[in-house]
Amino acid sequence: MTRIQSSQTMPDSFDGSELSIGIVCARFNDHIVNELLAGALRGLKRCSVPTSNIEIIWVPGAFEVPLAAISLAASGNFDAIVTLGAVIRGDTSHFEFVAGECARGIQNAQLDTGIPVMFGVLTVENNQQAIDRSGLGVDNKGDEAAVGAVEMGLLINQIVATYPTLD
Ligand code: INI
Repeated sequence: MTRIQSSQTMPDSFDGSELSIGIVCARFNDHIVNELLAGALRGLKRCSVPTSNIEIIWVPGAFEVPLAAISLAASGNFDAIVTLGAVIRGDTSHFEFVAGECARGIQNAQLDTGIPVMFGVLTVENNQQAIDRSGLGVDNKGDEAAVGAVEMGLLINQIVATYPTLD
């Protein structure tokens, strides 16, 4: 019995034409985050997500991303959320706290709401590693997170429609 459509291998594309996607961007290191956002928008366009169905919001830094993500996810207006940011290691332990809390909060956001929240936040050692992951190719982590959001949004919608939760 297989009622849910999913794919063992990566399909050429997903049909996101009926989906609404929220994007939360951290402004800190915005020279990188702007490139992640451009990648995310390319990915959503390939998946046919209408521009009018995309809400983009900015927060100060990666630490603030989970609260904005959970607020959007809990609003009931979005099929999936993409989070974008760049946490780059500095001279102090600040990196560990910001990156760790951001990752934990993003996971909590999707588990608490049931809405997919994709982790497109880079946690890297230096600026070059961030540049390498935010370029024009599909290895842009914003692009990857956006396509993942469409895949997960479609999947969770199917699961919920096929196997409704009992009250
Ligand atoms: N925020 C980031 O998004 N990336 C970083 O690399 C970073 N560093 O290194 O400090 C960072 N800090 C700010 C943090 O996210 C909060 O905005 C700030 O602490 C206020 O709560």
